[in-house]
Amino acid sequence: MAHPVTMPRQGWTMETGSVVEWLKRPGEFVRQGEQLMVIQSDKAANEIEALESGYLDIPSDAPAVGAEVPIGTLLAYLLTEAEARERGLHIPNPSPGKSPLPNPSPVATGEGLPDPTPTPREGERTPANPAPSPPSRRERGDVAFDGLALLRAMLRIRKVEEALARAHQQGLVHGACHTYVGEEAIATAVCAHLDEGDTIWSTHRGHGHALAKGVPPREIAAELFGRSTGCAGGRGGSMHLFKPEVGLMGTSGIVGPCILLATGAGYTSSLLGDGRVSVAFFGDGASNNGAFHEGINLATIWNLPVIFVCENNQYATEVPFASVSKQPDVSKRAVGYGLPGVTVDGNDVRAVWEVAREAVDRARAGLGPTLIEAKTYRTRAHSEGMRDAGYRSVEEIDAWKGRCPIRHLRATLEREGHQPESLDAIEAEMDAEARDAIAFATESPWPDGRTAADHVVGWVAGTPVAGGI
Ligand SMILES: Cc1ncc(C[n+]2csc(CCOP(=O)(O)OP(=O)(O)O)c2C)c(N)n1
Ligand SMILES: [Mg+2]
Repeated sequence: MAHPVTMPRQGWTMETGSVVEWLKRPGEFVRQGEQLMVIQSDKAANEIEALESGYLDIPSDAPAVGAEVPIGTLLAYLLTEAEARERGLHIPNPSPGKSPLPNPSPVATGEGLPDPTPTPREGERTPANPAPSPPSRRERGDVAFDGLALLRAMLRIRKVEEALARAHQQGLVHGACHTYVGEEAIATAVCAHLDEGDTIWSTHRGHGHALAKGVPPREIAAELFGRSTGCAGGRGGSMHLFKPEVGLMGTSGIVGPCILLATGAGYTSSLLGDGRVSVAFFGDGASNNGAFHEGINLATIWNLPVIFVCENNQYATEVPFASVSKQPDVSKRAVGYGLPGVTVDGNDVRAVWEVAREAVDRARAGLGPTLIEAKTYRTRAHSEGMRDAGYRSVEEIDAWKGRCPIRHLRATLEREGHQPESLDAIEAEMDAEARDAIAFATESPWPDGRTAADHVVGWVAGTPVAGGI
């Protein structure tokens, strides 16, 4: 099938754009996720990745390089080999033997999804036939390391976010979209030790945290699409995901305060003696915000059941952590406050799982907070549609793609004797789940405009009034 390539929306305000440069030649085979062209929007020039695989065909009546055209204008097609030959395209790189469509690799690489939605086999887990809810950690007693469950959870995040990134490029996601691609091991391993009643407090990069804590992919996709079926009714978008029923107390675009909010939740639990643990996820950038020092100090002196998880991906937007901290290890700051601090390889899910277990056990036992620093890397741009050049090198990004936490765990599981086919099946299931989430969001209704003032609280003559004033 010929896949159209259209002028993508970049950022919030773009209405028109122009092709600055094609990064592939006509007839060249382009793999899904590869950089295809450079687009100039009203703000910046961005490299745009191919949403599908295929042979590039730029029709003669397509807009010329440099011509400004509205979003959605047809720019090119990505064709199958047969279609390309039929259209008389010169194919410089024909695939040996079979057509390279679709992407044959079943392993999550961070560079795109396998194309076809597999037909589920009888009894196979699908969105329509979900696995039964597992017993809580307290019901189970202490949990053993379950590599397959963690692989599934990491793949869920990867597949949903890659699908969201594609949807963002198509203009279906409203607002910003900061992905967690490359960092999945951290939330997955930490949340594996939490019950529904435990709370997490998240950031602008929060889809992975929300999914790991149990927010269904459909509700996240619908929220980013602004639909009424989203977890915040379509009112919040990517940076305002809420689902207190499963302990997701909110993602937030304000860098830092989640540390204080988690501390406040820990204070509540300590007063009530309810045995709950709260977790703050935050970045290296947030560790230089005053909230970090205030929250950690307070939680430590009051022995609060809080876990502080610094996801040190080495950059705050385009600012290298090395340029804003003489001390490269955030965990070493713990010495100054008197709580345990540990640095762990954030791309090794088992390693994060081990340190998180100890931290959660300490918190539940009333022994106070722990600061965990997970060293990691985001392998996509800071936010979808933003440029990802100039402040870090392609070699650095590629090296970290090679340290993909999902691939790392998969290799371990194969060494332990798991059949590749069974791991492929988990990946196919998560792929189908992500596609289902996007379809659900696409088909969901917009919020009713008459409900715009619902959940808005104000005061009239000193009296609180809910639902519009
Ligand atoms: C209080 C505040 N200051 C600045 C910003 C602008 N800002 C948005 S994301 C970001 C970088 C945050 O970096 P980090 O905490 O390392 O998280 P990462 O994006 O790397 O996951 C900044 C500075 C903000 N949103 N809030
Ligand atoms: Mg960072």
